Amino acid sequence: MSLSKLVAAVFFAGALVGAPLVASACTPGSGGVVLEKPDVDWTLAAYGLDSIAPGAQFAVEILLCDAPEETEVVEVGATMPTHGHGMNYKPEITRTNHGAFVTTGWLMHMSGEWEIAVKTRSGTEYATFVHTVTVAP
Ligand SMILES: [Cu+2]
Repeated sequence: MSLSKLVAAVFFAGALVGAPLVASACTPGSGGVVLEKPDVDWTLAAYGLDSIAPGAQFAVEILLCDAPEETEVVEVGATMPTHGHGMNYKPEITRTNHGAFVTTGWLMHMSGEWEIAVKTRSGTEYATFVHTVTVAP
């Protein structure tokens, strides 16, 4: 299930019973990658990282979980630490809902190990979540 459909389903269920909007999408095992940082209260769930092909554009849906309302994704990107370079493209960030963001225009031009970084901000507090993916040839 895509995150959009999951959010829609959870929203519908939430509207019926008054449950939190996207709580289940933040749970490990829901199909996304859940990232935590010990120094901030919120976690992050990322969808769309499971089948990245070299040279093909893709989108990553990001949910900020248990985050204060004003928390936002301010910057995303990816680098290949062993090669010392990043992507040749800068993804665009669009907020779609409270704590939900779609980032488009990702493109990894090489196979190998990439480090994905998502920088978030809540007021004056910043937290960068990092996740390593391996892009198969
Ligand atoms: Cu490289």
